[in-house]
Amino acid sequence: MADNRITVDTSASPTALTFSPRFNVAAAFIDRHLEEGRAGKVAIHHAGEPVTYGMLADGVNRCGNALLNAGMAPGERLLMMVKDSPEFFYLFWGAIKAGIIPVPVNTMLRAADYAYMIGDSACTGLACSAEFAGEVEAALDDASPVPGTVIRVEGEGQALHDSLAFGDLMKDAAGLLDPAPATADDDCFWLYSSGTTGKPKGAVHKHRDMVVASQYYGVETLGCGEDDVCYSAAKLFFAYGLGNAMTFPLWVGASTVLFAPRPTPDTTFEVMQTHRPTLYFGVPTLYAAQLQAMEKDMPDLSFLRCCVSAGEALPADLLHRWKEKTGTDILDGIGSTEALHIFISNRAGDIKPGASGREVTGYEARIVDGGGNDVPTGESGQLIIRGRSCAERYWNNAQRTAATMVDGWLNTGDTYYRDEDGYYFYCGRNDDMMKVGGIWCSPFEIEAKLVEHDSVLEAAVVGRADDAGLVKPQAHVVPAEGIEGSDALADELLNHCKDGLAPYKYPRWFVFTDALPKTATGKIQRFKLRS
Ligand code: 3UK
Repeated sequence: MADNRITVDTSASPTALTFSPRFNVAAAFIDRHLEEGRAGKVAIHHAGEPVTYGMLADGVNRCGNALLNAGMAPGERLLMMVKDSPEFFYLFWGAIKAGIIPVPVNTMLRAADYAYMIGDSACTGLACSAEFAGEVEAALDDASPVPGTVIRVEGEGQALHDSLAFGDLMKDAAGLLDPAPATADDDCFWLYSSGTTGKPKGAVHKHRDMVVASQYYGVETLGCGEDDVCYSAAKLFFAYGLGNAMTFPLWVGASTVLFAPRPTPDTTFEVMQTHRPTLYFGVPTLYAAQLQAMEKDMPDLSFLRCCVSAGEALPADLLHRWKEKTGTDILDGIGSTEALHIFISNRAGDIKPGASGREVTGYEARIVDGGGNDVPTGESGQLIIRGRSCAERYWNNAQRTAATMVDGWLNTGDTYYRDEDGYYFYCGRNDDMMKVGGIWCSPFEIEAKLVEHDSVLEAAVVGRADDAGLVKPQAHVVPAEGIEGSDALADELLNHCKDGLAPYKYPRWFVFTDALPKTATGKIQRFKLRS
């Protein structure tokens, strides 16, 4: 087989993906579209001029050359604090094509986090959008070793000292670049896994991983095709957004919509009116806020074919209300940074509300007890998964690698059960589970009950010790707009819980609050509420 090729045999189950012995994934996602006649097709819609596949390939080549010209060498890391923009694509794929390892990181972090990542990755290159220069500048002052190549991507914000301007580097670079020699199993890019506790860990992904996730989930589970227009409220630095807004559309030759500012109901609806996406990717908190906004003003969403939710479990009630309002389903699926994307999912025509769905073809899942034995159907245990897009190690962290990646299986850190029909149900993070009266109690189940109530926008449930030192559920509740927390509301919510929850699951205390503590990627930090 010629270099940088892949054959996709859909007659096998799961689909057989065969990579040529030399395989650099940039050729499959970028250059292939020129050979297939898509040079004039729009790849990226954004605030500026649309970017065609031809412009994308040129930008990727120039950027790969620019990184090499600036002194970076294959195998070195390029840390990216870059907003959702065409430049993100040029840097990410230009690096990969040049054999450099891009490491996109969360752009909402602070200087101390960046200083840690600069040190941990020992990156020799760093690229930063002007918007984030303040925190990055402070990180560079504290970091060691300091990367030799610092690139500023121009925009609104402060300039980074001693940095090279992205625009100048691109202008001076050549428009042709041969893919650096690689194999499907070679390191390709990293993603830092945020985690609610401890230092972030760099999950090392291989050249084949984006192909596997795009084919097995993007194409075969979601049905993503060339005519789709993808819009992800989750940003590109998040594995969820990276797949939704970049790898899936690029895999099938579709178009993506990028929008850098923070997603709110107003901004997401506006973007959708302008670009009319067929696939929309959100997270439960945003769906809840969007539903609330629809009460006042219902936007036209008739162009949507399907919506996706991930990041945290989607309560059944949100799914029903969204379907009622928009006529469109939301497919909930669980993914992770380590797995790269979604590995258990609902599908069009096969949705179980409240469940994460069934295995994505190409992935295996087991639910095991503390000793690693499979638990019976209906009983909860730890969810472990296996699939060809999963990272096999964390960078420079043998201990966490050994604890998480065992015998080819990835421990998700989640507690799940599987019903007799093979659907998987989320019960909570292993560390968020409560034992109430000796029985495992899932905070999520109680939260899902609470958010059904019209007066509740969001809820988080944690264990709190009562006078006898026994753990009972405590509910932290964000009331819906225009509603005040009160004893009367607490009574009303308790009565609501009595309809459907087992008595040991009733919240014993209600705390009303304006907002819940969350990680930068929007996951509730229940441990903060426990302390
Ligand atoms: C939780 C879910 C219940 C779960 C992600 C889609 O979220 C993603 O990656 P992260 O590494 O977090 C992984 C953890 O998040 N989770 C994610 N989705 C669901 N819990 N229902 C869900 N649908 O605890 C998991 O272990 O930030 C999501 C695609 C790629 C991703 N990286």
